[in-house]
Amino acid sequence: MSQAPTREPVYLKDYRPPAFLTPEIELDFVLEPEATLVTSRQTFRRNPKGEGRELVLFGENQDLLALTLNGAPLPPERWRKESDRIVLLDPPDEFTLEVRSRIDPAANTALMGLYISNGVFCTQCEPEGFRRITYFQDRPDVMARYRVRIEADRSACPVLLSNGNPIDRGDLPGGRHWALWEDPFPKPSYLFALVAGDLACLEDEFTTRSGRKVQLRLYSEAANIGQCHHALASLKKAMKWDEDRYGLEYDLDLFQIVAVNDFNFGAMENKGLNIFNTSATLARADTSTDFDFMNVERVIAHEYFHNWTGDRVTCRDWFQLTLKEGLTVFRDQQFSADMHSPGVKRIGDVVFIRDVQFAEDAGPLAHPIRPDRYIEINNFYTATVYQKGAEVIRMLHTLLGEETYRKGIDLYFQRHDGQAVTCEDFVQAMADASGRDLGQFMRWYSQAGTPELEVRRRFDPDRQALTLEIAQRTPPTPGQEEKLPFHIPIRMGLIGRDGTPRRLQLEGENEPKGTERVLELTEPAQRFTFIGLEGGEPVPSLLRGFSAPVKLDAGYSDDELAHLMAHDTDDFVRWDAGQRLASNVLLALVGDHAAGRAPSTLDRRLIDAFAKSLDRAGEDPAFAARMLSLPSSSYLGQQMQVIDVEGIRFALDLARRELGRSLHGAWLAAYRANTDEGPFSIDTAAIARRSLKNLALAYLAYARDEEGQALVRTQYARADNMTDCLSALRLITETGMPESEAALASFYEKWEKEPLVVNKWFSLQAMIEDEAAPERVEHLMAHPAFTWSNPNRVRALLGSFAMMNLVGFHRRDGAGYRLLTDKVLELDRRNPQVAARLLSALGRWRRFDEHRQSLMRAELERVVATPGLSRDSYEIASKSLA
Ligand code: B3K
Ligand code: ZN
Repeated sequence: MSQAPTREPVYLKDYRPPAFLTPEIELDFVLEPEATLVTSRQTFRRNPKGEGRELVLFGENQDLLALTLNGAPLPPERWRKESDRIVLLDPPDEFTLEVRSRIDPAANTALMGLYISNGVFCTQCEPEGFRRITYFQDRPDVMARYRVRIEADRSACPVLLSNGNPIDRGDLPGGRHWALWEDPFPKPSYLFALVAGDLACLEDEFTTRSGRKVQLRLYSEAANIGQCHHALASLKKAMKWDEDRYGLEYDLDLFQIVAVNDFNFGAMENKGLNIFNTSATLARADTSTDFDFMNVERVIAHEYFHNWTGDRVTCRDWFQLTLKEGLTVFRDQQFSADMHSPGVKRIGDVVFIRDVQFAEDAGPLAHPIRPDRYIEINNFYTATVYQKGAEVIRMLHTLLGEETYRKGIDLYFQRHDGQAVTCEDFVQAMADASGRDLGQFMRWYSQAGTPELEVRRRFDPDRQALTLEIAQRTPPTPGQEEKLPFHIPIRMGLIGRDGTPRRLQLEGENEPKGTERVLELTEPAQRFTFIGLEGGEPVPSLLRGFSAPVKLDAGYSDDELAHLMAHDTDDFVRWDAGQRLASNVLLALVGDHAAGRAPSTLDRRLIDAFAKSLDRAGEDPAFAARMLSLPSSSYLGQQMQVIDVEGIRFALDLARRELGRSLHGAWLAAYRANTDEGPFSIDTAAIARRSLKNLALAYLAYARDEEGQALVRTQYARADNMTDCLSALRLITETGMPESEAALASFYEKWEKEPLVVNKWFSLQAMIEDEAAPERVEHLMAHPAFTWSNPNRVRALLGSFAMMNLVGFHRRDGAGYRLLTDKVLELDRRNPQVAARLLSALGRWRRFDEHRQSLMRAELERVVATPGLSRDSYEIASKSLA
């Protein structure tokens, strides 16, 4: 039934309003694993804004059984069928169409449309999965009211769910039953959902601030329900927060979440019925790390927030994806910041942007947050559309300030509730609410690439004036050679020699205005002169809170970096100063290694900086853990002309070992001071202490001394929570302690019944950075617990290897590249979305040495030449080669 993929790009400029509106749809499902009957009755009305006489209904992977228009079979001359659609030729202005088709959920390995996960029927329709369920104008600007009847075997599927409200249900002969659901809110087809299976349920209630009592129901397989309490508690926090911060209330009497094992993504915001990957739902101290707990809270909130930013106001077309995703990511970032520590949260977000999004922006797959063409839209659920998209919203927030930003949000909902809109509509609401011209700001939506800022400073002691000359430049990206200047907010302050913040008075102003302000860069180069700076030349603290997704070169000396680390008021700037210092030292080591010198000692400056941070660690352990973490290999690699795989490894190994050795006593003290004796707690302070404790343990282990190894052993043996247990296990395997094999075996034996924990076990082994990694990963693929049908498992093993194991994946003989390609090609036939995402690991080939370049390129060429390749993988591989 599957068809040869079309590879013609879709263009933003070709958008046309739909020819018809579909105000109502009734769906009737008779569920059977291998032959589900779907009947849809849709009402159509010609769209006054539409063009053309034809009506296109998309449909894939289904047998069309019958088609009737206003109750009569459609004669052949009134329609034609193509591989992925039917076209009605000149239908009447108003009519009802009934489509009957048969689908095979059990054979649906792509996990788009209706499929079966561990015996549970479930759906994933975003972006274009609904067309695998029935023939429909499957595009987000067609919004319909849904009425859904589900019929299934009562014992296999006691629970029958869809969006909106349960209306009725009943029993049928032959052990079958049915349920009827109705969603009062018109919605695009990508938000449709259906779940049917044998599920346990956790219930709670939330009363909105206007008094609506909302039933909360969280469903999962019975075995998992005990791990769902944290998700439910997180949901209630998110509902409350959205009322407090955005004035947004939930709008139905029922909100349901279902957790399933097999899911291509983290979760999905279907109206009133979110479907989640278990990896973003389950959390219990013994099986989940602190990261998992925070992640569940974040994803639960993200999907809930979509109810307004995505569902109530949706996207006109898929090019506008960042309209809902960038905004919703920004909202979930604000939420997590409010729930925990804003500074530490922001640093985590910046690490992700730099490690992942900056790398994307610097490679062949770079695209603006609103792309202007795609071959397969599934390839655009990227760090650029999501995280850089969130940075763009954050910049609006920074430029407008909280109060005006809120006015803009209110205006956006006032204007567009119930509509499918564009990024322009959003920015226009912000412009109208603030009275500001955001014309130039719109370039963030259309230009790709990471702007580079260069700051030159001149201090005039006589005038007591500091001039900052700030220039911006954005490197070319595919299809965009020349860039126009961006509108960039630079939040900043000046730190005096004595460590105190200076008051800020720009030339031409009568008096100073506070100690922090936002400079707006709009030209290729601009000058800002601060006057009245008695007390000597201050150190500028720039880009506070990472106020724009740019690279900044401020020409800081080591002393100035140390000054900022010690005295700045902004957590991001303090941390970033430390990262710059560490990068300088590490990159010098890489250079030494390349030149054949292999120093065995570490630059004192880095050791001293770490010693100071350790001294202050008690003030804020979570922040200290960030300060004491070295830059990632991805971040270091981005700062090199040619990524030096062996050099990075050498530098990081040396730095970790020497930091461990020279600060042994301080690490030990930090370890002890942050070890909690009492019962396990998941509150923010306890998480913070565990993060510092485990980092200290890591440095002790890197030093490879007896005492450190003994602590690792004890922690592994005694841990009562997964954070401590996994940290210790990772150190045992990473540093090659003798009990490595035995520890891995005992871990597996203990947790083999918990799929999410088994994923950690696969992932940990895939990430061990040694030469044997490709063979180890291949060997693990033969393990009885490995399966290609579960995306989480595939990502845990193959994804961790390709994305997080620099040394193993990039082994000089190309074994890593070959392994990835072989497996991706197999996977591509089964699940193109997951396959294409893995393939992007080969996309950065140009950044490596010539030898590796040619090996990586050869694999990409092999992919492109494969017959029957999916559109998803074709787009990634061909663009990577271009
Ligand atoms: N909107 C979904 C993503 C669907 C992914 C389809 N490839 C999850 C989210 O961003 O909330
Ligand atoms: Zn989202």
